[in-house]
Amino acid sequence: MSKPRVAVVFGGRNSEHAVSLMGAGSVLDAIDRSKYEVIPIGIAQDGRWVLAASGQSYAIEGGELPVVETTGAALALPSGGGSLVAYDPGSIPVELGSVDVVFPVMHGPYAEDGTIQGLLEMAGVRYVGSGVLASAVGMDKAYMKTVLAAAGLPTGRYVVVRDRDWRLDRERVLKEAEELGYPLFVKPARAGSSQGISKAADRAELEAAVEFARQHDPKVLIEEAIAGREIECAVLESPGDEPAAASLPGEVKVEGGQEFFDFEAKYYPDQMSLTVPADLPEETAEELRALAVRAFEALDCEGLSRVDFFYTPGGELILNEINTMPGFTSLSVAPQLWAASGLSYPALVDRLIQLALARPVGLR
Ligand code: G1L
Repeated sequence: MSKPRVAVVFGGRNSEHAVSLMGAGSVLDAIDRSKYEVIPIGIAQDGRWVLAASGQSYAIEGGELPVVETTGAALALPSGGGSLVAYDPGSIPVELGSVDVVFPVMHGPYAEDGTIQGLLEMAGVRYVGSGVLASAVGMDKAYMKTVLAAAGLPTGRYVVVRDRDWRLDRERVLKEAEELGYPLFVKPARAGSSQGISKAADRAELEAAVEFARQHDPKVLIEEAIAGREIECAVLESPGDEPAAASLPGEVKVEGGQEFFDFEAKYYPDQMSLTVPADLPEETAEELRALAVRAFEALDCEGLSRVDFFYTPGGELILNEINTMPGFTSLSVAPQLWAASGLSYPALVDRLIQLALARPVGLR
């Protein structure tokens, strides 16, 4: 039998191109080449799709339907088991043949927001990780909280500020937010990582914080500050009919006394420490793992997600967020949590590919 062909699609048209490249590098290193044939495909910053095999770059252009227009190039997606066809910049066709599964390693708008997943659904191609709905809900912190709260999960209080509210009804927005009490955290609703986030201690800082967040997204979230330790748990879909499994919980601390993660701290692991298992009472750890699985199920997640909690001095667990495309280098939190739980990074990558291969195409 021939090996399943895995296309690792990485990069993308967004500000976190470099983050995706690091993740893709880790995945490409970890995939067992004796078991899978690997096809690395990059999406350049300008939106061009590039075949990055054997050190050569090719723009991928049209061929079979549906043809997806990108900036200056097009990708021919297999319709019902067709094939990817790539053309080099001199228009010499490079047949990629059919792809059994796509492993998306992408961040931010046009990527983990469900866009690439929708493209692959339309083409009838299996892919690793969450589907369109979970990816889109996970990307938008306002909808994420709506869904988590509707599932009865404990979340913090917040106010959503849409563009129109801010422009036309600012005073009401500020009053509503102030009812949560200072200090407040202000975040872009849909930016990846921790970009655009700041803390506000008074009205002037709040206005500035909203303006800052709006540089990343016209939709902004204002959240009450929750004092507590940051505990994270990775949830992995199980094979067959088994329920999803939670890793050991880990405690994340930022070195140097920063108050919250910024982009730098999150992507330079020497600035943060992860302790696995987190030092928690046994019942608390079990409760946290059960809540993490419930969050995964509330969004209809697939593959792997990371669920972030606050553990308050009063012993309460509050969900901060769920990330359907968590950092995924071998040193990132979710892979580290699974490694400490007995599943190595290469085994995790293999498991995710096997789960995707076993999935039906279409509604599930
Ligand atoms: F395996 C999943 F679930 F599909 C998956 C895919 C991609 C998990 C995490 C990621 N992460 C990313 O793509 C990244 C952009 C955060 C880079 Cl590592």
